[in-house]
Amino acid sequence: MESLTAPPVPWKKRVTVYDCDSGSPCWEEVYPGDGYGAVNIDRRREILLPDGAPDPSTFTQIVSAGDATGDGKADFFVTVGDALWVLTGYNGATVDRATRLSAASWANRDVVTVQDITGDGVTDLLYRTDETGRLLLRGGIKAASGGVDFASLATAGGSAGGGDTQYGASGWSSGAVPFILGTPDANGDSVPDL
Ligand SMILES: [Ca+2]
Ligand SMILES: [Ca+2]
Repeated sequence: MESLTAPPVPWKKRVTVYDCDSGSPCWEEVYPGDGYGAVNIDRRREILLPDGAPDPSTFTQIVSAGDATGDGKADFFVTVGDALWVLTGYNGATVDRATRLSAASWANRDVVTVQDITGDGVTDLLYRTDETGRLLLRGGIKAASGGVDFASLATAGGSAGGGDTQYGASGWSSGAVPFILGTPDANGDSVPDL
């Protein structure tokens, strides 16, 4: 089902952190991707994070979720140690809101992709758990306001179907596959690829 491509440039390696001390706003630098996992370093831009957002220097991983909320603005999933956060409402200069979805369990996980995989038009979360070397899929539930209800992606029990489903059974440990990142559908079967 998945098609493999050459390992892309790790997005997290392309985040440069500015001084967040002394109460000054935290800025994060991002480099727009080319859609195939590479980034354009000539077009880097700075993003102003909202109050309450985690310090970018603590980000373990940042992954674009496209527009998960349906408001026309891009959203990002971020892991910070054991925690999972979502940054919503990126408008080209600022992020509207930072929300912590989970405080536990993410230190040994990698977000692989955040997009609709199940085909219902609602954003899902695909992640790798290093403890068992598996890929797990957490189905999103549609919010009443449109887009995904992030609470459904916060815990397995709250997701569509009431639990994470196995997407890759084995062999996906960080030792075997040091870096994986989802891409939009690359082979035209309407299923996102890795
Ligand atoms: Ca959005
Ligand atoms: Ca879905």
